Amino acid sequence: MLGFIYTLDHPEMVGLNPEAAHELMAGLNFVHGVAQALEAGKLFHIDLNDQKGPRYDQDFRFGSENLKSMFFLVKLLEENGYTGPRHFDAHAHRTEDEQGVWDFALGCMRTYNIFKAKAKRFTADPEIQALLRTLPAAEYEPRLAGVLRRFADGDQVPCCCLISLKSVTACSTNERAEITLPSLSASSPQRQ
Ligand SMILES: [Mn+2]
Repeated sequence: MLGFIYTLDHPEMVGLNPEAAHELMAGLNFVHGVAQALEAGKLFHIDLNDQKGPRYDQDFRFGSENLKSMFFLVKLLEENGYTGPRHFDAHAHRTEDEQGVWDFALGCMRTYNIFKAKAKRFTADPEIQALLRTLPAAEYEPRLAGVLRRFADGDQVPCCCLISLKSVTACSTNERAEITLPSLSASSPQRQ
């Protein structure tokens, strides 16, 4: 969808409203998809819920199934200045009365706020940050930023970015950049 926007006559008018359950149904990584939309300035809205596997659109309570993914999702939104609506597109498990539905909605918000607080602790924790700096991905970040900057300088927003262990490829409607990453074995610090 992100790539499709740039084929329109007025791409500036169009943004995305991704939903966690929809992407999880398709087996996609929701956090990566949302990061791509944020990077492009196209995250206009977000539907927060949860999903167990490739079934019907379950619209579970936010954070009730994929705790780790939803933690990193909240961390991503909070640390990247997302100011749009946080919409909980979720259905109460039991609709015994109206109060039960309001309790359920409050539960979704509570989960979001717990993840938000934990994300702050995660980012502030020197031990966690020191460990992150030892990961091989840390040395790729400047290279990835370089590829994306090429588009930003030319006012071109990348509509597609493919990241593999060997290369990073970013594409806009009329530009393409690719870098080859160093091999993991030759340049990475030893993993414990
Ligand atoms: Mn849904």
